[in-house]
Formats: sequence, C-alpha cells, structure tokens
Amino acid sequence: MDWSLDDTIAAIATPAGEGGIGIIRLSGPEALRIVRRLVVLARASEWQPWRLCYGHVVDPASGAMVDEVLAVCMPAPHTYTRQDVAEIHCHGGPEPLRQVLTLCLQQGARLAEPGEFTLRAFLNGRLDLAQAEAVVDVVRARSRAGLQTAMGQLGGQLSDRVRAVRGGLLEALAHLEAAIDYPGDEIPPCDLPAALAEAAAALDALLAGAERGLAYRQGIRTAIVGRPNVGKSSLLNALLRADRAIVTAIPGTTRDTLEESVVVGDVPLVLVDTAGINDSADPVERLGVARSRAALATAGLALLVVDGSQPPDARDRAIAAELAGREALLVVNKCDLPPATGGEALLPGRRAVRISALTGQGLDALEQALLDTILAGRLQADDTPLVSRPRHVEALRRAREHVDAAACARREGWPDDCVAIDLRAAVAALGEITGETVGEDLVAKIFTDFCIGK
Ligand SMILES: Nc1nc2c(ncn2[C@@H]2O[C@H](COP(=O)(O)OP(=O)(O)OP(=O)(O)O)[C@@H](O)[C@H]2O)c(=O)[nH]1
Ligand SMILES: [Mg+2]
Repeated sequence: MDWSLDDTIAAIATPAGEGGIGIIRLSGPEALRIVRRLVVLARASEWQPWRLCYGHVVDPASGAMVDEVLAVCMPAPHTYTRQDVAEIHCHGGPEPLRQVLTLCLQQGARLAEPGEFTLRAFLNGRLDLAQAEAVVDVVRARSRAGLQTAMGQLGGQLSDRVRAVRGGLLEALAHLEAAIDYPGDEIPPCDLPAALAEAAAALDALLAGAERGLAYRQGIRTAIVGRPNVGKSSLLNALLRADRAIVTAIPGTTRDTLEESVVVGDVPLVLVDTAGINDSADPVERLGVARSRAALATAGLALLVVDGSQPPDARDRAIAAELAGREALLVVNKCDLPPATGGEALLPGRRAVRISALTGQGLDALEQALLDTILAGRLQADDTPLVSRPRHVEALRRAREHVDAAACARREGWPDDCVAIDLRAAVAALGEITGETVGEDLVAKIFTDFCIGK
C-alpha cells in the first residue's frame, strides 16, 4: 500500500470489457495538467472546471488521434480524494482505454493500486474508515436493503452514532483521569454509572440491527440437503427460476456441490445444491457426499428436502438428526403427488413447507418462510440496520464488554485506575470503526479489498 499523496495516480475506473463509455480517472498534483495535455478540445472551446469538455485524445509524441472523448477537470479540494481529480470519458472498449491510460502514464502518472482513490479520500479526511468501507458495500450491494444500509453508512450515520458513544465515554474518562491525576482538587462531578448505562444502551441498539445488516450485506449461505432424488436440484432451479442444475430421475445425479446467488425478499442468498447424502459404495458419490457435509458445515441455513410422496426412511432421519441445533427449514417436496405421512415431523420445532419444485406450488410460501427464519426477531422490517460488517460488530461487542466491565468495576468499588483501563479500551474499540485508533496494517487490508479505480 502506497501512503504517499504526492504522486498522481491513474486507473481505468469502469469494469473491464465493452461498454457505452469507459472512464479513466486521475488524482494528484499533475492530474489536471496531464488531461489538459492529452485532450485537445474542439475548436473554440476551453477548459472550465467541473464542466464536461468535448475533444479528442491526441498522442503528443506522434500527433495521432486516439479517441473522441469528454473530459472533466475537478480542482481540489471539493473532489472525491480532496486532490485535483480529472476524468477522461472514452469509448468503452479495452483498446481506447488501454491507449489513453498508457498516455497518462507516459505523462507522469502512475498506476493506482486497488482502492487508492478512496484511500486518499480517507487520508485527506473526506471519509472516515467506516464510510470508506461503505463505498465497497455500495458497489457490491445486491439488494435494495443492502444498498440502503451501505448508503446510510457512507453518509456517516453509523460513524455519527459511534462517535457520539465514543464522545460520551471520552468525557467520562477525562473526569476519571483528572480525579486520578489531581486527587486533592475539586473535580466537577460526573455521573459515571449513568454515562456507562447510556453508552451500553446505544451500543445495544446498534448491535440489535447487526444480524440483519450482515444478512443484507453478505447474504446467507443456504445449503439444500437431503437424500438422493428428493428434488434438491429441482428446488435450486425453481428458486433461481433458471434451469441451472441437472435434474434426472436417477438417484445420485448431483455429484458435486453447485452454488448460485439469488435475492429473496431483499436478502441475498447463496444457494448450495448438494449431492444426495447416502451410504453409496461409488467412490465419486462418496466424494460428493463429503462435499455435501462440508457445505452444510459452512452454511448459515439448511433446507432439508424430503420426498412428500414417500414415508421418510432411515436416511431422511439420519440427515434430520445432523441438523439438530442448526438453523433449518423442512421442505416437503413433490406435493403434486399423493402424499405419504410422517415427513413433516422430521424437524420438530422448525418450520415445514409443502412445495412442488415441479409445478412451483408453495414456492412463495417457502420464500416467505426463508425470510422469516433469517430475519426472525431481528428488528422491524422497515428499520434499516446501520451495522453490516463483521469488523464493526466485533468492535462494538468489544466496546460493549469493556463498558460492562467498567460499570462492574465501579459498582464493586475498584480504584479509578482500573475503571479507566476498561473505559480506554472501549474508546479504542469504537475508534477502530471510524479509523481514529487503527493500525496501518488494518487500513491496508481494508483497502486491498477494493477494486482498481475506486
Ligand atoms: N412429481 C414431482 N417430481 C419431482 C418434483 N421435484 C423433483 N421431481 C423429480 O424427482 C427426480 C429427482 O429430482 P432432482 O431434482 O434431480 O433430485 P435431487 O434431490 O437433486 O437428486 P440427486 O441429485 O440425485 O440427489 C426428477 O425426476 C424430478 O423431475 C416435484 O415436486 N414433483
Ligand atoms: Mg441433484
């Protein structure tokens, strides 16, 4: 990770491949000069900041015309990076973009690293760390609620709440430290238990929405499991509304796990179709079953599919037993056929939904049951969660624990120094979210998760 702000960086900011337009972005002290040197404006027009200007990119060495473009120069400080920023909007093909980027590099820019534009915005104080992370989440959002959460975070809603709690704790800490340092002096009173209770309540409120926020942001891995031939692959296809997995009447059709993303009622799911769990002697099938078990182990939710036209057998019961204590739904499939009894009792205490993957009957109810299970008890559905990243959840929980420990130490009459240790730790944990107290390693790790040009 390059922390310098003195050189000018350049990158193709639009995705690879063909598109309507492709944008090259530059940031740094030479950005405006480079673009003005490369882009020859149409006759009788001149550069104006913040205006798209029409012209051609011309290679200064050969005089060859490279592309017909629109370009914009944005002087600091009101820009994404708070540096001079310029963009050249080329035709959206790999070759014009490659050539124009090469010319920028020849003019003295260097290639930007992943996330380096946003890193500069962070280093220049335009975005805090949580806001910078939100930039990626906006780009990667897969649902309405996911985008809403990310936009709230980008707008500073999470940061504001975290800073408010941190500010309250810092104030309490200042009082405590003054009392420690100047024991004889009159220190204005501070109701530490009240300050701690207020911080605890604010942290609990943030954490209450976190599970939903996590679900909206990263989705839920949902493993479709069951014995062979019950209709697991048919269910995958039905939920995707696409003919993705091979379906045949032969048990053991699916040999390997297969993953596909789908958004169900605003929650992105990664559906994993698995090989039917079975005591097969076939070595390929055995490997497939091992993969099914591995998929199940990493899934947040399991859909146990059974064939509702047949009474459950020992294999159904064995798989059901493996799901004890797991988040799971029972899917009784093939309800278009004459029903057999017993299947619906396989997962006591869990929801059971009758469907036909063949006719589509019951699919809506299954999707609703999926949502209810995922979002069960997690805030009102119209309340956008503010917390959606494991890193933030972890720091909030740590802060919450230290607030508790400080309150406990105070109640039990421990010396002020001991209370102060926990207060300081809580303040530091909250500072990690917004970036006030965070190491370079972590910042570097966060930004390498970005794409180039962002
Ligand atoms: N009547 C009826 N048949 C179904 C239904 N769902 C699946 N089938 C049939 O059941 C057979 C097995 O379906 P698959 O989706 O391949 O079952 P699977 O569980 O993926 O099977 P394996 O991959 O072998 O474990 C196929 O002949 C499907 O057409 C259903 O709802 N009703
Ligand atoms: Mg299958």
